[in-house]
This record gives sequence, C-alpha cells and structure tokens, in this order.
Amino acid sequence: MDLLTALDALFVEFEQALAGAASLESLEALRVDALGRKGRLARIMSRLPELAAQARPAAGQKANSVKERCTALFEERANALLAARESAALKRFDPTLPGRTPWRGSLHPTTLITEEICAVFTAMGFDIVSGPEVEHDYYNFEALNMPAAHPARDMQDTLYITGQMLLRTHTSPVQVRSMLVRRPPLSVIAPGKVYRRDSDVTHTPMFHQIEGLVVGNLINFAHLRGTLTTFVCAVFGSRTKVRFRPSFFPFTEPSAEVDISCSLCGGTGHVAGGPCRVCKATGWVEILGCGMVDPTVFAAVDYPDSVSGFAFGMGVERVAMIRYGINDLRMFFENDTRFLTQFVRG
Ligand code: 2U9
Repeated sequence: MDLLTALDALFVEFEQALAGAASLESLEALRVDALGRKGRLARIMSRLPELAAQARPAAGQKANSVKERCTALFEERANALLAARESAALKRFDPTLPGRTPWRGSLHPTTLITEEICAVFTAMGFDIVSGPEVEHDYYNFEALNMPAAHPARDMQDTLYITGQMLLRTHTSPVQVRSMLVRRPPLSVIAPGKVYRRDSDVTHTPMFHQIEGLVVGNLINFAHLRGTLTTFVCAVFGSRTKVRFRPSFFPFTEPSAEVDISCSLCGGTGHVAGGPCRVCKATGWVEILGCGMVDPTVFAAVDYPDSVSGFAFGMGVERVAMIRYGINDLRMFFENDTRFLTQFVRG
C-alpha cells in the first residue's frame, strides 16, 4: 500500500477502533498504538524516503493533518467516556442516605486512671510535676540513697543508655529535681512512664507510676496516713478499708506498704463461685508503697535538718487492674480496641 493510502487507512481504522473502545484505558492503548513514538503513524512516515523528493512535503502535511484529526477524535471520545463515568458515579450517590457514624476514639484506661488519681491529689493541693525519662544515675539512684554498690543499680535490673545515663526506673528522680528547684513546703505528684529490665506475664519493661512527695515542717506519719486514706476512699469508695504494713525502701524510713480491702469480694475473701481470685482469698490487695523521707535524701538536695516529709508510689496499671477488675497486665499494651473502648470517664 502506498504511503498516502496508508495514512488514509490509518485514520479510518483509528476512527472505527475508537468507536468500539469502552474504557479510558483501552482508548489510551489505541492512541499509543496509532500515534505513539513507535506507533503505526511513525512506521508509515519512516517510509518517506521511498517518495520522490517533490512529493515529500505534501506527504508530510497529510501526516500532520491525520495526526491532528486522530488526536481530536481521541479527545472527543475520552471526554465522552469521562462524562459517562462521572454520571454513573452520581447515580450511585444517594444524598438521602444517613451518614456513616464516625469512629470515635476513647482514652486508654491507663490515661483515665492517671487523670483520676491526679485529680484527687490536685484537689488536696498537690502540684503535678514531670521530668525526663532518660535520666542521670545521680537523680535516679545516688540522691535517693542508692549508692554505687546498691543492687537496684545492677545491669540485670536497669536499662542503661550509656555509662551514667539510664531509663528511669521510677519517677522519684522527678521529685529530686523538684526539691532542687523549689524550697519547702512543697507537695508534688509525679505521674509518668518508668522502665525496668523485666518482662514476663506480670511485668512489662515499661509501665506507669505515680509518686507523691510532701515536705514541710512537722510533717509526720499521721499526715501520710490521712492523705493516702483520702486517696483510697476517693478512688475505691468510702467504705474501703486500709491497712499499713511495715516494709523497706532505701529512700524512706520508716516505710510501709498499703493494702486495701478487696473491691471484688468486699474484703471477705470469697465470691459466689468460691475463693476470690483478685485477692487470692485474703480479702486484701496491695495498692502502694510509702514512708517518711529518709534524711539522707534531704541531705542530698541540701534541705535543712529541720524539714520532714512523706513519699509514696504506686503502679498505675496495678491500680487500674484492681479498680476495673482486669486480670491480665498484657491487656494494657496490646491495643485491642475491644478492650480499650470499654473504659469511659467515671
Ligand atoms: C523522693 C523520696 C522518696 C517514693 C516511694 C514507694 C515507696 C513505692 C513502688 C510502688 C509500686 C514502686 O510502682 S511500684 O513498683 N513505690 O513503694 N515509692 S516510697 O519515695 C520517694 C520518692 C522521691 C525524693
């Protein structure tokens, strides 16, 4: 077929093929096949040297005109297909349908209980303080009466970053820092993440603590008892019984652990099905540790001998487990929305 006839045939066949193309994608494939760099038009025009020199300009003009007409046809057809696609989408859209209810997030039980506990203490006049999670050995251990040889400083128990920097193992360094920038009297509460080299069914390498510190003149164990009993009754109900058992912490002397009557069995040790699983049939559950601040700690922050104070600490997940009756610590870290969405501000 001579070159000019081939150009005419290209146009006619392109027009027919476009009419049969049902999608934008097949339309584009036809365009590339006919007009693309290696397409049919390019192949026809590669035969231009076959023509006598004087016939070539006319052939070139015809090729341009075929290309322009093909392109115009292509655009016309593509616009028609696009419009059809849009009107089909519009037909599917029913503005009278009720809207989809948006998914609403909820606060994590750890956050809820932290906020609740902090609210109880701020109502009693405590300030909320915070500090770094990557701490210096001095604030985490040394200033808290845990000198170099103390077992808690062991690599087995603490996550070290470099020689003297570590992930804080408790929020107590926050209170040390507070004492360094404030003068007594002070009452602060420090909520936050803490890290320990511990991981099993009942321990996670990161958990949350809330610790409190009160320093002033003539602060004594009765203030400690009153403050913590008020806290327990606010969070667990006014009928909750509280008992203090002697204990030991390096930074407090004397020290105590606080048990509360079990909220599941009401302190009886038994539920309808048999022995209570929350308190292991004892009627009591341990909720926090506390004590009068050891004078060594006051000396480390240059406070006068005349001041006294009390401190306490609790694990937030533990408090939440007792408060909400959760029996598996891992629930707090799995982010299963079936678990998380069950908690609402009380
Ligand atoms: C300063 C001085 C003293 C904070 C205290 C406890 C007792 C305690 C534990 C409870 C469960 C940690 O989360 S837990 O494993 N804490 O028993 N914490 S007294 O004493 C301080 C803190 C800061 C300057």
